[in-house]
Amino acid sequence: MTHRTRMLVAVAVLITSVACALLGGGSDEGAGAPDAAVPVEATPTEASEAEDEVPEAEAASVVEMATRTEDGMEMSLVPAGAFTMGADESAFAPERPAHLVTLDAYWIDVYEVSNAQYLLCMEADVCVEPKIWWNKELSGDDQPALVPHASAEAYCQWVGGRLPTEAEWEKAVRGTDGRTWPWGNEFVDMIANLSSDLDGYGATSPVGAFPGDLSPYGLLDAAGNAAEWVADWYDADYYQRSPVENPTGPGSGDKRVQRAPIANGGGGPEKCRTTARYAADPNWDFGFRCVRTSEP
Ligand SMILES: [Ca+2]
Ligand SMILES: [Ca+2]
Repeated sequence: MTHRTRMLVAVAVLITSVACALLGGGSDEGAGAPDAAVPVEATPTEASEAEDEVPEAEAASVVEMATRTEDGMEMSLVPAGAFTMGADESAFAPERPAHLVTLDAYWIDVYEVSNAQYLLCMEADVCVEPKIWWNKELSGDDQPALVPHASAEAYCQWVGGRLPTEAEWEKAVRGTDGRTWPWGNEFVDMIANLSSDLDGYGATSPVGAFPGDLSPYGLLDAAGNAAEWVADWYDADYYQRSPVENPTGPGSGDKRVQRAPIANGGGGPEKCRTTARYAADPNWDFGFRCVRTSEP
């Protein structure tokens, strides 16, 4: 009854040497955007020193995948180790400074949880129906489930896990080389489902519909498609005082962190950077993926 697939996948990691060209300081129409008017403070010298720290971490790649019994989700193993979190060169103050963070190993969903998967949790009398399902543009079986923070947490507990910490989300999406987007350091038009409908989708797409929106650990739709909840409370200054091992965010707060608010949040290339982080009312409806520390 239990189908468990395993793959050992060797993925060549493309590390571009192209300098990161951030689109900071532009006008953002989305709610909860950090202060875009903050000037870039890092000097080129400081940025170079920060990059020099990165090669100590092992290059990221897909190591192992397995399928979760409860909902058929594919999960990817992120091995224990260090990565660079945040970006010194970011125009957005909450993303500074770049700092090395070390995490224990964990498994994380390759896809955003879909409406069809979420329905399984409703049928088990654990999850409540998403209020956004009245909208037929967002309620297709293969589209990401968009739910409040508590509903996302309930789903992840139902499948034997929890929401990723902000650090776990950022490492899984970024790998260990400090890249700006999941696929590398250069933005590529139409590679992900962003807010424009020129990519074929004016709202969310089916999960996994953009194969180029792929992280070093094999996550799809990490830049585009649904905005995603993580477990942490939001603190704009958290990167300045984060613990170096397994940070779990502030102990309390009134806003949660959401990452990559694109297809259902407006915005463009700068909003889907791997370091972009935003405050969100926990009652808003966003997508999510789950993690677990044991093998699925
Ligand atoms: Ca789109
Ligand atoms: Ca996403």
